[in-house]
Amino acid sequence: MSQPRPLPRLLGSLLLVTAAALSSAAAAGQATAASAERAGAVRPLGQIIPAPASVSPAGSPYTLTSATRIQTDATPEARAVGERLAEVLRPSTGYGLPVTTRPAPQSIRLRLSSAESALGEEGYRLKSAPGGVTITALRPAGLFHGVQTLRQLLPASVEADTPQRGPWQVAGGTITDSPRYGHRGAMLDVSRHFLTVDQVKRYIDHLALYKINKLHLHLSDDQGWRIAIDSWPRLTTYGGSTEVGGGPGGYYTKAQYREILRHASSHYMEVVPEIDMPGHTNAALASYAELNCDGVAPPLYTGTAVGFSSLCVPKQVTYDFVDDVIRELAALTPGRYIHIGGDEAHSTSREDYVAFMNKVQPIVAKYGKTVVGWHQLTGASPAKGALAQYWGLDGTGQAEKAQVAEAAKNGTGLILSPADRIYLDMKYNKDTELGLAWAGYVSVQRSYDWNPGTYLPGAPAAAIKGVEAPLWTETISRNEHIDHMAFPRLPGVAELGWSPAATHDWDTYKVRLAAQGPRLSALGIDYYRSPQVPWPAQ
Ligand code: TNX
Repeated sequence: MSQPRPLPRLLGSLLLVTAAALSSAAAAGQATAASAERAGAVRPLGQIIPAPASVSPAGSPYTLTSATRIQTDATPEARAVGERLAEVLRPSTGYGLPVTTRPAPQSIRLRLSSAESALGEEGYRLKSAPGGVTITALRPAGLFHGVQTLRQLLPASVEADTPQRGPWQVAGGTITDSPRYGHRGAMLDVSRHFLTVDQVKRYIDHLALYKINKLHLHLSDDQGWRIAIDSWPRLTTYGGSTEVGGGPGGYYTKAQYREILRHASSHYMEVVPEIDMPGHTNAALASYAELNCDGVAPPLYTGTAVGFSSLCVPKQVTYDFVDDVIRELAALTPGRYIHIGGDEAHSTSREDYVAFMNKVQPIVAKYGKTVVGWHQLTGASPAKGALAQYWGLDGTGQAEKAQVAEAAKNGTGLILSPADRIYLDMKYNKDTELGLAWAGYVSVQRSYDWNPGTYLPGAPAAAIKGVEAPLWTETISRNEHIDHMAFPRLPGVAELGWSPAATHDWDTYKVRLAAQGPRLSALGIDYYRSPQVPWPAQ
């Protein structure tokens, strides 16, 4: 789909060999995962994804009972996290689990403590003993992440929405945990196929379980414009009226978009909205003839080609348009970042591309936001504080990699989304029905087994802000599609973003991943049963 069409066949056959070699190992590992999930067995402390920074098992387990209360600090944030935990636990346990600020024996406690600065913005400590489970954090985000850990320490059936048999035990000991990177992202392309507010909220729910904290929404592309902009209404009423394959498309009103933002924020997730420019703009060009250099609006587009559209760089109206769009989007956006795209601008000359990106970045700054761009932005002059999102490949594009590394040396932060590692729209192997293969096949092991810290030669370690897994939707429209492509690769990306490099090990990871199978099933996630993973029999 992008310019170079690299090695899918060679890579594919290599991976198939690897997969075959692994399936016998998989059979051997089956017992381990199955025993971890056996009814009544207490999951070992730390057998979660992402792997915690530090785990010290000790003593006897805690048992959640009908008498359990959730005791929180009086702050509204701690209370809200407590309510969220109760909402997860009540349907499956059948217990009342009142949320209270009063001391309660043998309870689950959520505490904020200003003395815990070592835990940082997102870290937490979880202590489990027969007398209770206590999660302590400096900030509410840490409590939220600690609660995700607690969920995963409980049996998988705790995720079910109907009453299940216990016992509900949590192994004894202490987990002290904080993330390797501040940016642990997932991108959803809601342009190629429109995804409803409920679909986005469902994805947020699943991302949060793995401590993903950024949701990048790709809100515009050739096939559809998905966010209401009051000053240019035809962007959505016309430009949002179709999608790949010619379906009805759709768009978010500002109220609907705010609903997504609220849901994300209650899951401690920042939404990074993207308006892709100057290429990937056919929906806008079709909606307003004046945005075209020749003044003629092209037809709407429902195919899957890329690189054929461009905003008209020399025209002033282009910047009036961009100013209006960024102003309205910035006003909607509580987060720090606005993503301005900048990829695959094959119909924009190099000079025009540089001129355009250098003119648009100050508009983002004018409205108080910081720029994110696809890594081609490093071919222009990235603004101060800008982040570049690398989506190239392992084996190709060395010159481009060097350009990105150079920008990183000069202060541009990097988000790593290597397409042949963590593009969730890439097929797992030749038999995967959904998805694309332009970056090769991406098996579960391949998506997990690399190190963001050393990935980009020459880039200073401090420039790496984190990882992000994009899900492009040329072939994806339904929840089952999202589930099949994102799971089980997404937990691996989450682990790359959160866990210390020292915990990285495919052989132990795949056993922890296997143990997630029943949990994903209980959540109604229709994941791909990769033969590389020793799933327990269900
Ligand atoms: C490349 S990655 C694109 C998208 C496609 C994707 C499909 C990037 C910045 N651009 O336009 O949807 O490949 O895998």
